[in-house]
Amino acid sequence: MTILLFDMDGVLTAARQPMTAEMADLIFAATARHSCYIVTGSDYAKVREQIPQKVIDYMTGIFACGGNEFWSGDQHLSSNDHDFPAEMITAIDALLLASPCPIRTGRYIERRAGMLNVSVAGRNASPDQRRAYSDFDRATGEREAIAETIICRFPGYDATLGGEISVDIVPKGCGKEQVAALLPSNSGPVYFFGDRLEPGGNDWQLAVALRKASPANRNFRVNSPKDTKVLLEAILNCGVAA
Ligand code: M1P
Repeated sequence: MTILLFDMDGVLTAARQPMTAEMADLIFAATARHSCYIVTGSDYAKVREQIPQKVIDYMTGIFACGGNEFWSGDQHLSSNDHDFPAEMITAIDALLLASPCPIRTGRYIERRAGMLNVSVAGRNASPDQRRAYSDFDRATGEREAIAETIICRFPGYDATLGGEISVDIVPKGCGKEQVAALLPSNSGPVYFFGDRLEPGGNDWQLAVALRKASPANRNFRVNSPKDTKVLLEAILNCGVAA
């Protein structure tokens, strides 16, 4: 049986928005024929805000916090935490302070199981503030620069661009890529749907790990939940991905 593995923000839902009823029905139909999993940098509280309970209940599992937590239904089955060095927090504070970006909303460093999420605009940003920060980031490359600084100064760590406004930091090997080894290996191929499959994006290393694990695995880059819907309908209707 093919395993369907979905990133959440930008793939199953718009960033930080609830899943539409249409997508919920489609994913629900997929769970009847495939083992379905979510993998997200977000924590489980955000998964519960965005994904309807009936979809959560029928998913085989949910990897939250970049794969550092595993949930099935509402059961928390495993967690892999990490103490980040104080010097890193000091370095992040300095980067946040040095940014010329005027959009500041609070909650700039979020500690999650095994990872840090860092955002200059802050996790309280409204949809409009997110858009404004994304424009600023596209023009300045700020997040890429923050990620590069962290990687250079702390070689045991990875920093990747998460969704629209933040950078995810994990100890090397403890990002989404760890999920490739956590999925059942005696099942069929894994079809992974992600929106950050480019090098430096937080789906890239998982895509590489899945490719290494089996040539039958497939990575699908989508730009929006609309793309996911089109692909998934093709897979469900024909059994074959376009
Ligand atoms: O799931 C993708 C990302 O979603 C959020 O990103 P942003 O707030 O930048 O849009 C964060 O939860 C991030 O950790 C996560 O990787």
